Amino acid sequence: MRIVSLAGGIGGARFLRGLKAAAPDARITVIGNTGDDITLFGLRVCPDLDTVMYTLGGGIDEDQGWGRAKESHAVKEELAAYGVEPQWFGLGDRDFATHIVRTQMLAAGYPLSAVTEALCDRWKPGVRLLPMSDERTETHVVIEDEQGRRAVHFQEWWVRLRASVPALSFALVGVENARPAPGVLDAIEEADLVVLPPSNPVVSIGTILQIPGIREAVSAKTVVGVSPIVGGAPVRGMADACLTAIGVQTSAQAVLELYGAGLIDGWLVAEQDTDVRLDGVRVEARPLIMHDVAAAADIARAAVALGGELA
Ligand code: GDP
Ligand code: FO1
Ligand code: CA
Ligand code: CA
Repeated sequence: MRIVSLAGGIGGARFLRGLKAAAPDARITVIGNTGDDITLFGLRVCPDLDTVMYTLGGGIDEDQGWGRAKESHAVKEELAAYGVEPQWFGLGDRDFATHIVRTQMLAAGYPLSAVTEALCDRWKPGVRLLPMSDERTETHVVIEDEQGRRAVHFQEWWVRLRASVPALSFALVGVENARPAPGVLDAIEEADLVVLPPSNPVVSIGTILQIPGIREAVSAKTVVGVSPIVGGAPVRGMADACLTAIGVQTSAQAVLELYGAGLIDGWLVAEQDTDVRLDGVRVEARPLIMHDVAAAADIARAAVALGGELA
């Protein structure tokens, strides 16, 4: 069986760990969000790709959900001693090595998809991890504060401002020149099932779907999604601030409507989210908290089973 999953960072990665356990014989291709990517200290950082790679490869900081386990921060401290900005983004020493390798390969002319494959040669995530695009695309956020109205990089809004300043809108800078990375459309076309994990519907899944051709390709398949919103709130993080910015309520119902029946065939909601319905979509209720790999596997098993019924 061939499964394609779109994925952001933590929610995507934890779901995928469950999917691997639930469908050990499946060939899984992951299309990762690169809208969060940022260049810092001359190095290209791809947080969501790295979160998936480290989580599935056994190198993630489990408590934090991003970055490397057993991390140290000597380089960050030395940069701060020089007064070099930004100091609000915490890159660890082990993680730095990943960004150095990536930046060196990009500078040598390799596309991000080839770089990601090379990094995965070490981590062996057990899935094929593809960036959504080889072209650089970055999510920027329009905000308004004492300094007036301006756009900042997504990471500045998310990490430095903790989404405390309301987002007025999001823009995926560079999307007009972006194409799906090699292998992305083929993988979707060949898939028996496309799953949307409980990733951020706006700045993870929504971003991937903006790459020309991806939404159309996904819509043509059997698609099962897992709600990232449980009981009217994100399970983790600040997805509510993203949904509010685009005028969508923070509910499993509103996220389903955002994706739409044109995209989604099956939708898994939490057991307390009763009454979620949309014509043309099969909705099922399940425990949706990924306490551990076993819980994530139960959710993934339900998604695959629902996909099988709808195919
Ligand atoms: P990010 O890129 O690191 O923000 O991660 P994703 O975009 O992949 O996922 C973020 C979303 O995952 C958030 O909106 C959370 O609500 C959701 N999430 C995290 N843990 C869980 C969980 O255990 N269950 C469900 N249903 N959603 C979760
Ligand atoms: N998130 C934070 O809240 N603070 C950080 O300092 C931070 C550093 C960081 C470094 C590498 C990486 O791959 C991820 C990192 N994250 C950090 C997480 C990440 O930037 C965001 O949570 C996501 O991009 C939002 O999806
Ligand atoms: Ca992300
Ligand atoms: Ca469909």
